[in-house]
Amino acid sequence: TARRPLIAGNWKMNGGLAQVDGLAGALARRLADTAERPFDMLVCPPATLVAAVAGEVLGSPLMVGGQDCHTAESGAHTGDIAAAMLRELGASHVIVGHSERRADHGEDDATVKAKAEAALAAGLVAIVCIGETLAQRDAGETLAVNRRQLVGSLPAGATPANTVIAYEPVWAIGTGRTASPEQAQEVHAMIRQVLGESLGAEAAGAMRLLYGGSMKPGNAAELMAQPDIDGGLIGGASLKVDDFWAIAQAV
Ligand code: 3PY
Repeated sequence: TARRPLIAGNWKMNGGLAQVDGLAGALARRLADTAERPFDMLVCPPATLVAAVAGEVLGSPLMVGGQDCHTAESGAHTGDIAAAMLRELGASHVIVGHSERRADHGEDDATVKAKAEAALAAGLVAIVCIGETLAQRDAGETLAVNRRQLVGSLPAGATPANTVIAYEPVWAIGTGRTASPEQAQEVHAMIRQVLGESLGAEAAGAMRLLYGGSMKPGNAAELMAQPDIDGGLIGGASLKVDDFWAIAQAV
C-alpha cells in the first residue's frame, strides 16, 4: 500500500528528564544513522516533557506528540492543556480518546470528537483511539462498538493528513494480551469501510490505522503485515529504546 507506517510511542504517565536524552535522544540518533527508513516515528511523552523532548530531537525526523488536549482553545480549565499549547512546544500530534482517558476521566465519543477537532484547529494531527472492552467482545459487540465509537469520535474535517485512527482493544492494553492479527485486521477492515462511507474511498484508503494494545517486538511483524494495519500505538515497549526500535524494524 502507499500508506507509510507510523510507529507511535505512548509513554503514558512514565518518564522523566532522564528519558529526554536516554530515550527520545537515543531514538533520534538511531534515525539519523538509518539510511533506509520506511516508516514515520513519533513519541508521545507526558505533557511536562514535550518541550524538552522537542528541543532534544529538533532537526531529527523523530516527531513529538501529546497524550491529550482540552476541547477549548483557552479558559478556566485548571490542570488542562490546549492543543495550541502543545503545538507551540513543538508537538505535531496528539492522542485523543485513549481508553485510559475514556475510563479514568469519563470521556465519551462527543468529548473525544471535540478534542480531535480542537487538535485539528491548532494544526496538530489527531490520533483518535477506539476499542472494545472484553465484556463487549465476549458479547459479540466488537464491530458495533468500534463502529459507534469511530462514527462518534471522528473529527469534522478529517483527512488522511490530519487524522490517524488507533484501534486499541481495551482487554489488550497493559495486560500483555494482544489481539491476534486476524482479530485486529477484522476491526481495521471495518474501520476503513466506515471511513469510506463518511470520507470517501480515496481518503479512507490513505488514512493510517494503527493497532495498539501490547504491541511488542515479538508480535509487531505479524500485526503490521495485515493489509489494513499501518503501524502501532505502543505503550510499555515504547519506553525501551531497543524494543521500540525493533518494532519499527518490523514494518
Ligand atoms: C498499549 O500498548 O497498551 C497502549 O495502550 C498504547 O497506547
